[in-house]
Amino acid sequence: MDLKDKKVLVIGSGISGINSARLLETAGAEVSLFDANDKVVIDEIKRKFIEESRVSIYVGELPEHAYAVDAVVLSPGVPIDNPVVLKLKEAGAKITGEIELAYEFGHGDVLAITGTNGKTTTTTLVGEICSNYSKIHGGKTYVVGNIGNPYTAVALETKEDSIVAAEISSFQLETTDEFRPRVSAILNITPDHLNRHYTMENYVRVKERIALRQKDDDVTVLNYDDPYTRDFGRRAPCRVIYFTRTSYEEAKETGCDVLHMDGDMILYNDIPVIDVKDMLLLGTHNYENVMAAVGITYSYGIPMDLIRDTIRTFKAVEHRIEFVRSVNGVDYYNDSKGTNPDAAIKGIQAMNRKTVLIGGGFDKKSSYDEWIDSFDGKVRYLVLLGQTAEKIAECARAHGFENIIMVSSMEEAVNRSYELAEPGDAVLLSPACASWGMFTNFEERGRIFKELVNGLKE
Ligand code: UMA
Repeated sequence: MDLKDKKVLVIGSGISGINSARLLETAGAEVSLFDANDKVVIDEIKRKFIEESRVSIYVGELPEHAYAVDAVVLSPGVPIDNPVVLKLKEAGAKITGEIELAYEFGHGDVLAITGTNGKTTTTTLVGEICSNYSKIHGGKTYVVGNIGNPYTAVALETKEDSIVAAEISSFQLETTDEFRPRVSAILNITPDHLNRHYTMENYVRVKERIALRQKDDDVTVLNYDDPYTRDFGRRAPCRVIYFTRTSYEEAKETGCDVLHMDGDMILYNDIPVIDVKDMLLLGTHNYENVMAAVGITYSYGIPMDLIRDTIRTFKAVEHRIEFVRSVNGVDYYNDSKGTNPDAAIKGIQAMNRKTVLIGGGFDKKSSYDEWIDSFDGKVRYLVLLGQTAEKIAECARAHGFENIIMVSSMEEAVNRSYELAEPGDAVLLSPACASWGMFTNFEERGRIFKELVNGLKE
């Protein structure tokens, strides 16, 4: 993409926007940056650029003259139907996104992972396997994307022998176009972000965009146990590898390679990969993540021995059913990454005892029925905070669950849980909701929870 002297507007001054603007400036574009939040301080944004930077910055409202641009790069948090974006499009600007921009300027092979849940664990594991491979074979592995490290931050550093392990969200896929991973994966698709994508059908179509540009010799790794991704396997434009926990015989009939489980053993077709008892990762959802990571890296050409050795020592990711501390016989777990009901179901399922559960947050228009049903008599109290607290409480009562405590801050949530939990219980933060509104992101929510737990008295 020749951007020399082209006028490009970046929308969003978060980590994606800043890194996109930096990349664009390095590429010779005339860059402007807009953030719709009028509380954002221009001088603070300026400090994120080098002194010689000529990026023009606008906050609050975009002035009329700034609409005259050749292209617009959206941060993931900016919807494509945002009125400013629609007006820019009407004015003739090409609309693209941060991932597409990075891909255009990047080198090496991209292994891209999406899915409603499990993306971060799978991407981290794929990244570790690839890093270990790069150490032996040369080159470097980069772990980027929705995981919190924008692809644009490293794209110009990547070389032909680089491997890019990328966690890609549905937000990011809305604006991809030529993005063509060597290997892609869709781990599962369950309702999430319906406030942004409106319908499940739109959400599924957006997820499928990860494989849209792949060709015959590329690979997509799909979950056979998920009806949406199983169905996509019949239409995918490249070679399909399935993974399944429950339907090996049926999956085999598709003629695709199949990762599956026989008792505790994970196998790739007939090749034994690893006994799950030899892994540090817990929970059946993690066996799926491991199968996906094996499918991605083995099909990419990494030897099975190296894959196996990496999996054996791989630990859970921060904020994903992460053990924090034991206080007075009560174990505290941080599952702040449980940002939707489906992820939070995995969180409560992983608890094998009575649990004080902290939930609630930003309203993504999710339905909480299945989450409440999954409590399975284990939840001693449900402690609720945030915008969705009342909606969840109503839903819980409709399901006959009455032990509800309403709180107004994370501090109150932790203190009340401390009082309510009995020795032998778990306290689990697994909110089933995004953190927005009370926290900047789920990481901040998880960190604050951990700080409060670490401050509790024995
Ligand atoms: N903004 C506008 N106009 C809008 C919307 C937002 O100007 O219409 C501005 C906001 O005022 C704010 C800025 O955009 O200043 C924020 O941009 P952003 O929301 O894209 O946030 P970034 O800091 O750039 O982080 C983004 C991802 N955020 C979102 O998708 C919401 C991060 O994913 C990602 O780690 C990062 O890029 C690097 O790639 C976070 C996330 O919550 C973790 N993702 C969702 C999820 O995992 O469920 C999809």
